[in-house]
Amino acid sequence: MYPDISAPSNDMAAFRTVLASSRRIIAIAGAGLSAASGIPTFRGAGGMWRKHDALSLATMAAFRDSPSRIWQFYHYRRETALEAHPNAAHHALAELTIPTFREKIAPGSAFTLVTQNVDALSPTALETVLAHTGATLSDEEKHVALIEMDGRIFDVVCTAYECKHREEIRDSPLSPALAGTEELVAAGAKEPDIPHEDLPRCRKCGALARPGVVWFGEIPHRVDEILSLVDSADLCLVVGTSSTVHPAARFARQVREHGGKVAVFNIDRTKRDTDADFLFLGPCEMSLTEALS
Ligand code: BV8
Ligand code: ZN
Repeated sequence: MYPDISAPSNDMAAFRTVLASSRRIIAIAGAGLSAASGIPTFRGAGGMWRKHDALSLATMAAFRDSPSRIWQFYHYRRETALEAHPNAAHHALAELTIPTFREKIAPGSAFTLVTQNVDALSPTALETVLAHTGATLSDEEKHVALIEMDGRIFDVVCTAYECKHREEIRDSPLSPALAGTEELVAAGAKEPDIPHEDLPRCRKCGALARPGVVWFGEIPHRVDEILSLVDSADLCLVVGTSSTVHPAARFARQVREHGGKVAVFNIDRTKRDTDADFLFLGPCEMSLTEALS
């Protein structure tokens, strides 16, 4: 029969030709980007949300209801992220951020990585690649190059309305009462009810602190900048995301709707593959590295 012309292509040479002629490239990354670094995904096999219902944990209502439970969930994830290191896919995206490198594969192009991940592995990968290549980026160039739209798990934010102090704290544990509870969360055991005064506090005013991530029902960081990048992109790389959480779930379709190209890098099919011009099935730490080298 005739090939399904609407089916996404897996022709790497054809992708590289599109990449070489692209001028405004964005990448939208999800948990699959960090899977090879040992960070559990949300929905994949053994994914985090399978054991815990996302909508019951990653919301302000859940935090108000039980800051002890929510802090133990984030403490468990902080501990996992502290042990993790960027993988080849993080480094491939970090290299694309460096103009001298990008000129070789997409001359004259601009690039921004928008990540939904809160594990801070992409900024770490960028610093590693800059150190290894001797390249330099100003703080402004780094700010444009990488948008962590759902925040950072190492950021600690004050809940006091008049304070809202935000600080990156990688201490393990953030407060003594959280020590050892990560084993309970990992085992899905009933967690202890830690008194509020023993939970992480704001170092400026002493009020109860919260994890510096974007919860369901909250507005992602720099969302206007992201929407404008999506509106002007001529190539969108969709890396390791189930494309189930909005607004990120719609970005690829928005790029395609104004004539941009979409390339998906995922280990599984997702329902959004129909929005793709290219689909590279497999671990992104292999496929993306090949595609961007
Ligand atoms: C917003 C931070 C308005 C916290 C996260 C009904 C009720 C309430 C809300 C809504 C509703 N309907 C819609 C909404 C909006 C809601 C939403 O989308 N809900 C869903 C559940 C329907 N969204 C929001 O509330 C957002 N805010 O909409 O504000 C607005 C919007 C625009 C402009 C102005 C105002 C805020 C959502 C942010 C929530 N916070 N994280 C925390 O981490 O604890 S969400 C969390 O899940 C991630 O951050 C990420 O964003 C999201 C998606 O997860 P993925 O990254 O895709 O991970 P997943 O496991 O699902 O998939 C992994 C993929 O990788 C898989 O496809 C797998 O095959 C693949 N993979 C695995 N290994 C590999 C691989 N691929 C390649 N290589 C591998 N090795
Ligand atoms: Zn404070």
